Amino acid sequence: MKRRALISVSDKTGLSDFAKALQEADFEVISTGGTQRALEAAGVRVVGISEVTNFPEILDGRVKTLHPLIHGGLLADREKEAHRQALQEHAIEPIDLVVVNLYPFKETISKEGAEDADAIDNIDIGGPAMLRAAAKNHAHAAVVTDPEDYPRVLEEARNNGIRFETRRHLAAKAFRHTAAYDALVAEYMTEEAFPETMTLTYEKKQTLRYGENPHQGASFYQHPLPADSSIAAAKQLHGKELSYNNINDVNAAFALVSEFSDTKAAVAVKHTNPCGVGIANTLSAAFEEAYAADPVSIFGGIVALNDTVDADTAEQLATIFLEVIIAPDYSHDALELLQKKKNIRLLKVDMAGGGNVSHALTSVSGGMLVQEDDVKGLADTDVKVATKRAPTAEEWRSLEFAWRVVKHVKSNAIVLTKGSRTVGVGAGQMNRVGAAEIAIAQAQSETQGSALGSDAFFPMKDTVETAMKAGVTAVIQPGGSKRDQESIDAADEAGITMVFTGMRHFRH
Ligand code: 93A
Repeated sequence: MKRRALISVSDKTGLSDFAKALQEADFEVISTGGTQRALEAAGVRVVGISEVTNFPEILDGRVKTLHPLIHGGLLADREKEAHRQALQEHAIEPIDLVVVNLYPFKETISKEGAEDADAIDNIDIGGPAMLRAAAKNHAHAAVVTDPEDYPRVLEEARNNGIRFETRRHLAAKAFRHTAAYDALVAEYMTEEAFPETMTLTYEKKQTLRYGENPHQGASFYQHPLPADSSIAAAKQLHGKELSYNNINDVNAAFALVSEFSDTKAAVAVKHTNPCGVGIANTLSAAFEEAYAADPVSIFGGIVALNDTVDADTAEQLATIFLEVIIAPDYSHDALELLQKKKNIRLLKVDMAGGGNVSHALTSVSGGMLVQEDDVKGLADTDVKVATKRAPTAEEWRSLEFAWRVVKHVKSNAIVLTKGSRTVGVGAGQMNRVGAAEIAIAQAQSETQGSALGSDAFFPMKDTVETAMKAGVTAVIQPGGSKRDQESIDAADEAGITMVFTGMRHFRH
């Protein structure tokens, strides 16, 4: 008996060669309107869907394959006598191969100024129904959604028929395809930030050599429509493939450097924490500051810059070993110079969008935590001076700087700034005073006249006392502890100025 293939595709890549080859392998080809026209134009003999269903395509094509003469042929279990009888009784012929890819919903919604009516029209119903039917019945039918699978399917079809393992693999792929398709439709229509079910869809962007450690497998997945201003949309201009740790660090550096839209900024990151941050009127001066902040830790780090890298900055960058540089662009000379370094990776990313994610996800065993990204800053808070002494203009600048940085340091976090650079960073400590001690030890004599930022309030006065002894003159912290007054008194006694932001920036 002749085998039957139903082909109904929106993406017509590689279609005519595939269909011709199927015909040569003795398949009868059945198609819907547009596909039929394309195939006939390429010289393939096609049975129109309406000839099979005895029913016209109606409602602008919304109903074309949704018919028992099609779905009976897709779903019949040929091992079952009752199914075989039903096919016979209703003159239904089984379908052996389904080749379907869906209406371009993603492409439609990604077009600028996309109309809702257009998006709705591009929700495919008949296509997924066929894919799911054939995938369910993969014991008898093969289902192809991806032109990349055409060669393998063809080869097996020509030989002993499409193998069960292949059909099973293609069936799973079809279900993933329809699930991802529906997830994107659901996301498009969903307004709640935290709906009853999370229907996530991500596409593999890169199989990574390994995860955080060489014994861990890993891959990089991206949203089907990543924002232009995102790590997923970054372009690599030079260097080896990015590693898992590179991507994670680049993400942290990008988010922090994006905090500074009002000045040139350079950020050096190690293990997702900033080790040096510099701000200045020129990019090269900003990098000089970031470097001077901690010339030891920057070695082998990731550097993010928030403006086009010029030749001066490139020359400075080229003097140290860095894993990755990320910037909105590079001048011709800068690129030429940096590309001479074999081991450096250069990334270009649109920084206008600020590197934020719509949802921040953290996996926990058996589930995941989902929260809004921490996109708020000083502009969203009501900053109050808590001490007798108010900050000087210069102290305000240092405090604001410390506050922007400390938000990007793992908690408990303390950041010391002086002028236009960080001088000490204490990250990821289990007690706050410990984080302050680390930052102070790193800053050494630079603590004199420095400003201290703390991601969360001081439960006791010990941090202020430690800061005071080290020579810190200004402090910024959320406030809100039951024992705030003790810290305020200690600050007043030492002549330190302290401001409360009323907003916490935990990061774990
Ligand atoms: O409008 S539909 O949801 N109703 C259907 O019955 C149906 N059958 C196939 N969409 C339907 N399709 C889709 O049409 C396929 O998934 C494919 O993407 C497209 C191919 O249409 P044409 O051959 O006319 O270009």
